[in-house]
Amino acid sequence: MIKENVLVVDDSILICEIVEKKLASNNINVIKAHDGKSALKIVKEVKPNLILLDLLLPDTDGYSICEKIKNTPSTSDIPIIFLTSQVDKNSIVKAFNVGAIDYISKPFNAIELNVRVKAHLENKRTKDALKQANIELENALIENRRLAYTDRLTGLYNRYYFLEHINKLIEKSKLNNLPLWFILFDIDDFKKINDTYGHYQGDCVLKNVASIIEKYFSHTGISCRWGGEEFISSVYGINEEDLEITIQNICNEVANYNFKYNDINIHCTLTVGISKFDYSLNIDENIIISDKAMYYRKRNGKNGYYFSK
Ligand code: GH3
Ligand code: MG
Ligand code: MG
Repeated sequence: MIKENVLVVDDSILICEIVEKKLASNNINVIKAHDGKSALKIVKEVKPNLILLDLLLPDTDGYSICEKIKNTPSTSDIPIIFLTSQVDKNSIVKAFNVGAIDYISKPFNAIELNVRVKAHLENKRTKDALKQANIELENALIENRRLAYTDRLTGLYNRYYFLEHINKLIEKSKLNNLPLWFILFDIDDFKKINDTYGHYQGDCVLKNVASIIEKYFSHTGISCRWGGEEFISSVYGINEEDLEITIQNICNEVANYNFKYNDINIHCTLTVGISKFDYSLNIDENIIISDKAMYYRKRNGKNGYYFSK
């Protein structure tokens, strides 16, 4: 069993030793400090599970030590019990106001000391476990959200992410009066690639095409796998001439990419449909326009792009 550290801070060496004698056990390790400065050093380094703190210290008082510990995020959850001979109401109220969880009056009773320390240690254990469970739950939620929005094969976002985040891009482009483009990519004759080389090689082609598209547009918009062998990018703030050059570069890079399979080079090309976002239409209607542009280009020769006018 891992021992829990209890720090006792008291200028009296004798009191520290008595506390140690009464508390130390299989489960508790007592650490001693006799002034505020060394107490704070130990708190920072060891992060004890609980602190027994004297009110009167040679270099400072217990209140300010307590406040410092409570105001430091990494130590704020350490329970502090005041061990004090000052049991007047004002002193006790002040102790609770600066963050103490309890107080034990001196001279103390060993049984009471044990009972209180163990109760607060258990409390802290429960709180720590709850905190840890919350962190794990939050991480699991983040991971779930990531998975829900990610295409497993290519690692790109999926269409759900696209549809949920596209409005932000639309607002941004509207606000800054800068064009927003929808670009639909479709791999040409992809069925033939699957049929000729197999599904696994088809998957490799999809992954590589996805990373090429993502590389060009990761800073200017959202790219996602729309489904099957189709990808969509929504790009913001780029003018038509520069967009045309970028799309030509993507098409060239895909066409020249060395998709190798058993020393055979697999060839693959893209047909791309582009439309400028029309604010008078909804998102689906805008996607239909880029889809139509893509199919128009397919009918008039694959491996190229068409701007819907
Ligand atoms: P076109 O040039 O007209 O677009 O022809 P195409 O063959 O690319 O289009 P078609 O729609 O006929 O075929 C698309 C193929 O994509 C069929 C489907 O089996 C394949 N496909 C869809 N998703 C995946 C996937 O995740 N992995 C693999 N390997 N193939 C996929
Ligand atoms: Mg298709
Ligand atoms: Mg296709």
